[in-house]
Amino acid sequence: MQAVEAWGRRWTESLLPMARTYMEVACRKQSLVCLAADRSSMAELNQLIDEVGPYLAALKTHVDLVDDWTPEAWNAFCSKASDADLLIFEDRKFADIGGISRKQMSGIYDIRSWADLVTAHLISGPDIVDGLQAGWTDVGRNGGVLLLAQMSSRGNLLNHNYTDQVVALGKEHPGVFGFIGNGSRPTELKLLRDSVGDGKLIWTPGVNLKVGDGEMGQRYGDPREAVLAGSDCIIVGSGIHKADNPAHQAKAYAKASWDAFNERPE
Ligand code: 5BU
Repeated sequence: MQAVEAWGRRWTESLLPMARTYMEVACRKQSLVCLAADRSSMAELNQLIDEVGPYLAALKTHVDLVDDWTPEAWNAFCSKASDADLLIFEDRKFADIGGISRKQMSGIYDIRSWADLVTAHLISGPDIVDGLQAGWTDVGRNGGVLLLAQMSSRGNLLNHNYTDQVVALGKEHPGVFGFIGNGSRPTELKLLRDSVGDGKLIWTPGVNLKVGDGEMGQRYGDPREAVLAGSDCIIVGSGIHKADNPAHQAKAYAKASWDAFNERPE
């Protein structure tokens, strides 16, 4: 199916190139799944791409939790992800002022050179988005910023008022790819979708086929419910990488997300 037909208003109203790139990848892979690849060695990360790459649209990394990280090994991992038709999303949760965030896109990890997407808090104000976008421009690449409008963890401080302000500022910013919403609470997610409209994407962590409480305050909701409530991408970590058969589980998440996507009214 063509991305324009599949995504409807999300496609026509999203002007950021990376947003359309994601929508095309999701259609090619028939999956709205982003794997949270929370493994701490390069070998384990590479193994994940081999095992579950075909069932994913994107790979979410925490580059600073890899024990044996080297620039060469990371480059090879990113090439492997690109060969598997996966976007790379560094969940860095930037939060500093614009100029420092721009510099933090370089440094030892040089995130600007390989990440297609990054997360940011808007606590320091909207210039952070300009800083991060300048980081990509500095190396002639383009990317997209996902702003944390909600979080999945219990007791987080992102209250309704804060969420509304993040959405109001983020909706108007051309460098914003979309928002992080709470995948564990479909009712909250639906409210977020209503205020975001169709011009930005919503990606949701806190998703697992086994709903309920996770480790250390994590909360999980059902993948299908999240997509029906307005999520455009379910971020799944342990539900896939800790499964006995990761490929089998990844396939199940891809199917749940894609079926729900095709059922939801435009
Ligand atoms: P899990 O194993 O499915 O619980 O992994 C969830 C991932 O999503 C993990 O990498 C977190 O850093 C990430 N995450 C989250 O769980 N909740 C949030 O609100 C945000 C990110 Br933002």
